[in-house]
Amino acid sequence: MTTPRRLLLVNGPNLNLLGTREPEIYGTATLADVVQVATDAAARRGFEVRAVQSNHEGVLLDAIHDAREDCAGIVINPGGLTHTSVVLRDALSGVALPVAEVHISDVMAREEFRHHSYVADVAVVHVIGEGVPGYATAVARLIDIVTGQADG
Ligand code: CA2
Repeated sequence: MTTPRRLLLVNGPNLNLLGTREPEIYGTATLADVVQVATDAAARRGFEVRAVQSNHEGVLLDAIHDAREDCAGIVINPGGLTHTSVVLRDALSGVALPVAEVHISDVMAREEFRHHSYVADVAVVHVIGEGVPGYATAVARLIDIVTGQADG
C-alpha cells in the first residue's frame, strides 16, 4: 500500500477549553485555531489532517486504532492523559504508526507530576513548550519522517 497523505491529529481531555481559561499558560488560541495551524502545515506538504478531540479516553483509542486504515502518522497532545495513561500509550504503540507528541506549555517547567510522559518513548517527535505554533513544527517533522526526508 502507498503511504496515505493524511495525519491523525489527536487532542485529549480539556483541550476543548483552549482560549477560554488559563491564557497565561496556554495562550488565547482556541482548539479550532490548533486544527487550522496543523491543517495548514500539512497542506503545505500536500497532506491532510483528520482531527479528533475528546474528553473520553475510549473515543481517543478508537480514533487511534482507526488511523491504521488510512493515516501515515499521528500528532497527539494527550492533555493530562500524558501523565497517567498506560492505556493510551499501549494504543499508540499498538498501531505502530509514527507519533509526534506535542505540548503547548513547557511541562518540564511546571509541577513535578507533569515531568513524566507515558507517551514520550513511543513518540519519534517531541515538541514541548512552543505554544500552538508547535503543532505546525510537529506536523512538519512528522511528515519529514513519513516521507523519508528526516535528517540522520
Ligand atoms: O501543555 C500542554 O499542552 C498539556 O498537554 C495540556 C494539558 C496538561 O495536563 C499537560 O500537562 C500539558 C491540559 C490541557 C487542558 O487545557 C486547558 C486549556 C485551557 C483551560 C483549561 C485547560
